[in-house]
Amino acid sequence: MTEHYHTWQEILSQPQVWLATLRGFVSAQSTLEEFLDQASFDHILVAGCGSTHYLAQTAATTLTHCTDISASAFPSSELWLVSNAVFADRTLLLAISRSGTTTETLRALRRFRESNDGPVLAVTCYPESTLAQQADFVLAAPAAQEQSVAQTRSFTSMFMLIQALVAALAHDEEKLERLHRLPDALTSLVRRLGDLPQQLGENRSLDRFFFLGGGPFYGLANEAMLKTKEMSLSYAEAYHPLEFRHGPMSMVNQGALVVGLLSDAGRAEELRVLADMKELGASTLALSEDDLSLADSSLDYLVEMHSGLGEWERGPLYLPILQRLAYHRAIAKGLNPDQPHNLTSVVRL
Ligand code: F1P
Repeated sequence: MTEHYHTWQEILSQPQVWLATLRGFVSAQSTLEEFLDQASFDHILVAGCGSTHYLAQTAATTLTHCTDISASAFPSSELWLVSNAVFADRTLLLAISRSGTTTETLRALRRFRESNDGPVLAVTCYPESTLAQQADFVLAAPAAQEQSVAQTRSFTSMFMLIQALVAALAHDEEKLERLHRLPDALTSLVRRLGDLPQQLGENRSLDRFFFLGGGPFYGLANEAMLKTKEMSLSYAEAYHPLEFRHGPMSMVNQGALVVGLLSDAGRAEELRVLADMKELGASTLALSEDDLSLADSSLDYLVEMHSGLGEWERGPLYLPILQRLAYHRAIAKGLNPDQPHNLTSVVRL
């Protein structure tokens, strides 16, 4: 019975939690806009750990592409410990943490405060947490709080907040309205998905998983890799799509599933990588927006989002499929996905 695991319920609940999170954002939007207007910055440093570091990678790429502000992502530990971590002037620190209590992120914030007078914006699921108390502004997704160690709805809901922040920084009200399509798009996607994630998760002839994503999908490919490791103790790696040919594809064989988180701009070349990996014996799965005829490609599996959103907005839809795959693999291996081996939900040093 998979239903009794917290992780399963948390994965299933994402459409309604996304809606609650967007509603929460809208109620905070005017005070956020006031905060952004009075804060003077022209660069954003994005920090997080593990899952939230990978979200920081996606956030930085998206902020840089969709706004007139440059952004860069670091693991919180780098901002805390690396001596030449440069906190340039006129920088905003965007600190992402589900718990708001991870030591490295709190230390990175402290270092930022010691060497910079820039503002701190926190994205967290716990609006009363230490991080929230120490930030100048908080975007919170309390409805996305989880019992499980592995982040699923917390990650995608904080991602929704990041997307909404991008819309606010770009003064793009239409973008914010488009983000409201995502909850329903996920509900219809799940209906179309059927049991594909379960089929793949339970396929024990697969013993290695490679997630390929570029631009905003690179951080998501890393997150999919981490979910697969955390929940199912499986061999998993993540790369930029064309990087995979430069050595890591040496690990491809008949036991490999290569998953392409397809972009719009790079899709033709990304599909070529998947076709090459199929030649090497891998099974291939593509996540794409739509209009990708299976007949034109050698893909083994294809999941189309049909969201009507571009590559810089549909990212949250790519994760639930891969969360489900990891979950079903954990169950097939007799593991408890709520309690990953060796892990706790917060790393406190
Ligand atoms: C981050 C973290 C991750 C880990 C797992 C649990 O905590 O510990 O390092 O991958 O997802 O969460 P947080 O700072 O986001 O609370």
